[in-house]
Amino acid sequence: MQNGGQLLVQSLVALGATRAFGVPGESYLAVLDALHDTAGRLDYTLCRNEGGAAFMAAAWGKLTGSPGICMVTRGPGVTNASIGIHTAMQDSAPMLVFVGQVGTDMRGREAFQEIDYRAVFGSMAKWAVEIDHVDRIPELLSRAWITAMTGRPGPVVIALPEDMLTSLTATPALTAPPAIREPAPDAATMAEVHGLLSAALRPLILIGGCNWTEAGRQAMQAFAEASNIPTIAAFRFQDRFDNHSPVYAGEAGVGMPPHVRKLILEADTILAINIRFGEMTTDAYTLLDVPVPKQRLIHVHPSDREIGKVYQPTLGIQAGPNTFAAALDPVTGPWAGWRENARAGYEASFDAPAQPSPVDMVAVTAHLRDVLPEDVILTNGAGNFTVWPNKFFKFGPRARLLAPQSGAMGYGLPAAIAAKVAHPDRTVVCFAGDGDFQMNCQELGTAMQAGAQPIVLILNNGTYGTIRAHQERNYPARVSATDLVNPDFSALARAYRFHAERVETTADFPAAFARALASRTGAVLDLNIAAEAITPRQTLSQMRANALAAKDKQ
Ligand SMILES: Cc1ncc(C[n+]2csc(CCOP(=O)(O)OP(=O)(O)O)c2C)c(N)n1
Ligand SMILES: [Mg+2]
Repeated sequence: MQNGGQLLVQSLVALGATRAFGVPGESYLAVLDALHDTAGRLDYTLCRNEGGAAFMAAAWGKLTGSPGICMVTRGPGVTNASIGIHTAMQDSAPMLVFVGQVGTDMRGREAFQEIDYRAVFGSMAKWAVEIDHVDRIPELLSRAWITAMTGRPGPVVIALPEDMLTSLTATPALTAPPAIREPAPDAATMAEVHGLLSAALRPLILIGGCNWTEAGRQAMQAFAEASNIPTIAAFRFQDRFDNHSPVYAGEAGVGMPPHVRKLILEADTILAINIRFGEMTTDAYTLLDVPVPKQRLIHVHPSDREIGKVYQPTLGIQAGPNTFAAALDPVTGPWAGWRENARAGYEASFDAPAQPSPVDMVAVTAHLRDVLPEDVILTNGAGNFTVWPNKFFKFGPRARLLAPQSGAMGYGLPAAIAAKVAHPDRTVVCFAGDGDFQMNCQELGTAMQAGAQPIVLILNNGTYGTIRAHQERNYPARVSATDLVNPDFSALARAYRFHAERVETTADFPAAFARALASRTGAVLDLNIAAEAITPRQTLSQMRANALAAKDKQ
């Protein structure tokens, strides 16, 4: 006989979970106790806030393709964690969130910290379930794992009533992970794809999503290159295709470059693989008509819930990205010039003027492109600063980007810590805004304790710059609730035993970054950025002047 906590932890180990991120709570003591016996197999990274823990688990899922495990206490714990659950959902990242629950004998009375999980997370997560009977732990855990991983991956919330976890049972634990294969397209369907692409004049490939294998990625690139078809990435999935490939043409994301907009608008046939059509990728649903786009659309996705969710495809195919990529046969057509223009547009998007800022991010990112190792992992949260890691870096086949489709501030630091836990030997660089960093800077303590210390670049411009920019465009010269008074970030980081430096000028950056790379305790570089340099090509004053001029005309 063993208790529910032991049965759960043993089953998780059998499924292949090796790491959990969490904050403890008295509501799931039996699970914590069971973890006492799994050191080295299933380890627990102790976090400082459940929001940080949930971001780490969401990032783990995105990075590894295996569910990120998050363990939190009821009410206050899981409400803190909810930002990571929402982010995993929008990112289509596999994740399991285990949360304590009041005993079944008092459920429904609004007992201490009680939450109705199915009601609260039923629409935010892919699935929410409460395990009422200890004997059903293996069944429901197996279902949760498979739900998180298959179709469109996503987060599952699993509530664990206290008495259920302490009840004894003779039910055997799970013993092995399931082997689930992606749906594969049949030959007739692939012939149709071939026919549609062969008839195109201006074909475009749009890729994204979390569940690519290395073989799938390679097959996709081989097809795109052999067919000479320009390929773009959906919002924040630019690391899923080798950016050095001559067919790669950029990211369809926030602040969409004009050449990418043009590619989507002017394409006559779009092969969209493993993406959901979000607001950022479609430029607020303007680049393709809802519900029937003018472009012929082949939409390939492992989930029937995504095909037709926004756009009626010319051909919808329920298939996994890897099986589909493997089944593609190269096509030929008269689009060589179209592809060349696409690539030229991408290359030209790196040209930006010198920035009106003591530290110039055009120069900094050019330096980083030279010195970062090919297997670097970049992370970011939300803010205008994200343009630098997202638009001014070329992701080779081994580089990764962990950036939230939810636009959640505060994701970057926890994601970088999770990446460092997963890959202690890889260089991990978090880009953070000064506002963004302070959403989760307490997780520097998690990094210190776990020995998982990334390099953090704080683009410190003294403002919630994104909101300030919106203010200048909509309510010019009326700054309201956006200026920040910041702490001494270097002193803060040193208190957490990070190497830390303030970088005053562009010229100081290369040496400071070399010291950061050499540091064995991670590093925080506080970059002196002028708020004026709010975007690579338009300053705050220009935004204000344009908005004032437009107002005058009215
Ligand atoms: C959790 C969360 N809260 C609020 C917002 C709204 N928001 C988006 S960007 C931004 C400002 C970001 O400021 P900072 O990190 O300093 O970056 P900057 O824009 O200055 O480069 C805010 C408040 C958000 N996206 N996420
Ligand atoms: Mg800022």
